[in-house]
Amino acid sequence: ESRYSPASVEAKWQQTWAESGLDRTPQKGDRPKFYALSMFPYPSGNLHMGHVRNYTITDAIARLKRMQGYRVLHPMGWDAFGLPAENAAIARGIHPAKWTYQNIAQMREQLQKLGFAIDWDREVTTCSPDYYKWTQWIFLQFFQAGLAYQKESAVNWDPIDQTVLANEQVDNEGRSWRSGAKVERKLLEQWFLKITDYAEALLDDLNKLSGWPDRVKLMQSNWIGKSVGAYLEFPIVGNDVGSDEKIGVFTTRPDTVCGVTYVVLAPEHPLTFRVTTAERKDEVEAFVKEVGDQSELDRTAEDKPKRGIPTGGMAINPFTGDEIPIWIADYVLYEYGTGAVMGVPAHDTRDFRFARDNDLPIKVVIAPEGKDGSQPLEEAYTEPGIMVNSGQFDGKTSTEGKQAVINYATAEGMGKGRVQYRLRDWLISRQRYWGAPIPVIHCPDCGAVPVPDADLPVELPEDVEFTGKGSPLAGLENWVNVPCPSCGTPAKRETDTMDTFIDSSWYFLRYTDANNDRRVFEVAKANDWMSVDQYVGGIEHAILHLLYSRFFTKVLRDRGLLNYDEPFARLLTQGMVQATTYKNVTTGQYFAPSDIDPEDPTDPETGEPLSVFFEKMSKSKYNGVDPLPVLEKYGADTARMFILFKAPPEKDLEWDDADVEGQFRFLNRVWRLVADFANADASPANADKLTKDEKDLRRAIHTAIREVSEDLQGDYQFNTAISELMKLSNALNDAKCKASGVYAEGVETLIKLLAPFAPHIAEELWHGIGETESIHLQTWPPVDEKALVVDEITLVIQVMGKTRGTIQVPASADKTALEEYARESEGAQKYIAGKEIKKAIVVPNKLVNFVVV
Ligand code: ANZ
Ligand code: ZN
Repeated sequence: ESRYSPASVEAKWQQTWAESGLDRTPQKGDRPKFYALSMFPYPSGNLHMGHVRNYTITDAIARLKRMQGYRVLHPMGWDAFGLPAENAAIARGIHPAKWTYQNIAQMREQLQKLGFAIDWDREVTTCSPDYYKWTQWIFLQFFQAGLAYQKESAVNWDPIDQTVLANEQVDNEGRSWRSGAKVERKLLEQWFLKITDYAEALLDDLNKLSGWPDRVKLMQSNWIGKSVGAYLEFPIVGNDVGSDEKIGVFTTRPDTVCGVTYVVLAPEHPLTFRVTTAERKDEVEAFVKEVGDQSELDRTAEDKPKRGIPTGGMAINPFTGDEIPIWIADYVLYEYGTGAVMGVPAHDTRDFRFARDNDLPIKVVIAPEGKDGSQPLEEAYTEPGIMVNSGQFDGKTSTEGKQAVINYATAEGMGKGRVQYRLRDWLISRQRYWGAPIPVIHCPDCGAVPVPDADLPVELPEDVEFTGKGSPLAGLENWVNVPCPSCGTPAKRETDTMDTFIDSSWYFLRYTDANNDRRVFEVAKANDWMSVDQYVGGIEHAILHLLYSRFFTKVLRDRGLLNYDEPFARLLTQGMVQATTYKNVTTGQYFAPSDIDPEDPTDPETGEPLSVFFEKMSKSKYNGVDPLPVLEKYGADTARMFILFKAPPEKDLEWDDADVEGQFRFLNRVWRLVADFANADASPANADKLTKDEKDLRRAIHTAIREVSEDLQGDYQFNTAISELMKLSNALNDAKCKASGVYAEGVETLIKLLAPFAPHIAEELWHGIGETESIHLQTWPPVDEKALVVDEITLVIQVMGKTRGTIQVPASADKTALEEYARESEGAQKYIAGKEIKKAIVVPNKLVNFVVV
């Protein structure tokens, strides 16, 4: 074969590898393990460039580690439950299972074309009963541990279709995607997982994750949102409320308590109507209803005015004895803290604005060092300072004061120190079909009874109508009505299915023992492979997926199923794949590149100039590049090389056809180089006595090994590694010792170093030079330090700035010695004969220049 033809090379090796089981995960043995994992895809039907990048990165790592002597687990699967399948069912009458499995088949084929070293024997599909059986089993583990419970909670309710909507199905105006009805909030009994029990551990253990990007750890820590402060109680005055009734608040600033001039309840707070006076009742009712229709985002948005009204009720500030009004306001969230806050306008920006808008008193109780707090405030003073106007606490710093107020409140029984997390329990109920049914039966006598293990999985009934109205499962009388597993009384199945984030919170554990039909996984196998040594995926999963997976891992550890409490030792969040977009910035409209002259981009309708950007590939911006045509034109190896070469993995990558072409040309050069070598016959080099050319080439070879190995150590700088390969290929091209054994060593090394990136061509070339075992089973070449040593250098001889020859000198020669060597050289002698040397300019390692008269 003389020409590089990726199509035939790739198809051939993909088939050979599959037949020989090359990528099957090795059994436990003495080699160290390496678990390389990509975030598994949702089977939408087509691979996009983001997938290709993600899996190429993981694959290069997996292949490298295999050559470096690890036994590697590199699996793949499908995050296959979820709304799109159900929408397809509603829109096109195709069953979600059928739609999903078709998509999986298509995408698996596409993945196989990319030549990933995936162990397909361990493929998992979350919508398959042999997977969700164990999802249900794990749910019951949570249930038994008291970590799954039911609570009434608000859902998006479509009053026309009589169905619950996911947030994605509600548009910006709060209308149903399907019926267009104004979505209401409705209270339903729903299942929650008690992730808040693990808030502290999830936060603390971020410290263990030294292999994670700081940015992701910060996002997780903000999401968990730990606040240290106090719980304080404000007694309510009179009304029809019992005299011992109090409003509890959470505050991070107990040192400001003497500056509390009002308290505010969330409108939904159970005390709202009990503190409201008769005169205020109508207005309060109207306000509560209005706020109920707003989203949380609207309620807390920084730029929105905070709206509130007085209830007419009064409370007492127990630290000052003052009577203060009780208000309700939209910015107080019922779900956070106690759902009530103490208003300190002098020291909180939001309270300051609220007090000014509503004529509430502002009382300064914290003064900057050296001030007494008597100056009127232009804005809230939010820094720490010295307590003033605070009775017995006057003179204390904020830090001391916080503790003193907590101590006092504790002693007087009106509060205590408290740590508050923003993290809330995880609402997992979905009133949908295409998810794992929650394995619970509701019995009128026994309550919520777990489905016995022997009856798992609770399978999804297949014969279901998808109308988009009502929950498909709830309407199935035959399926819903069952005897109670505990007492036999007629009972009803839970009809909610689980949030699909549950499926993906443990799939990495299933891969360690994917075909086990007796257990969720064998503990020993999970312990052998966990934790994941390198996880690769998108930043969009920086919070929920990773947090939930960490939570599941910790719970399973506590249930004795694992020795590990963190699932992912190292995390790489790959950057986006971007491409050129053409946008009219005045109208906001995007145009397809095919309609635009890149030399002179103008709006075809208005003639206005268009702006050119690089943006994430998307259909709506007409800048998507479909991977398949690229594979067809250039082959998987070129696509992989381009992706790895174009940008470091964590940075955004700009698609560029010319650079794709460039990688194709590089592979062609390597192809020819090896072909020429295979046709020539090399004589073995004399290892003891290498020529200068041979020494130089060996240095280039081992420099490449060292550089590539270092670039791939930990940070995976594939781009610079590939540059080193190009240098090596150039050095081989230019080598003058092509008949030498050193050249053979160079060719072999180049193929080995190329193998993780461009696995097919590497395999073909490897066999082309007469090898019979797979390149991917070869050992990563070690660096020969001796080869790196430079023992001679080439010294340039100049006379009056003109080069008169070169000589080889020992690399260790100092300046005086260099001058000496130079003077005696043939080239110099010829031109300085009979002249006087005025000066010798010595540039170490490079040249000597003689100035003569
Ligand atoms: C009085 C105070 C004075 C506050 C002051 C702050 C500064 P983080 O850090 O987010 O935990 N707060 C408490 N519960 C709330 C709720 N349900 N809805 C809205 N706001 C709430 O914030 C804690 C602070 O947020 C608490 O401390 C409380 O205001 C407010 F100079 O109490 B602070
Ligand atoms: Zn029962």
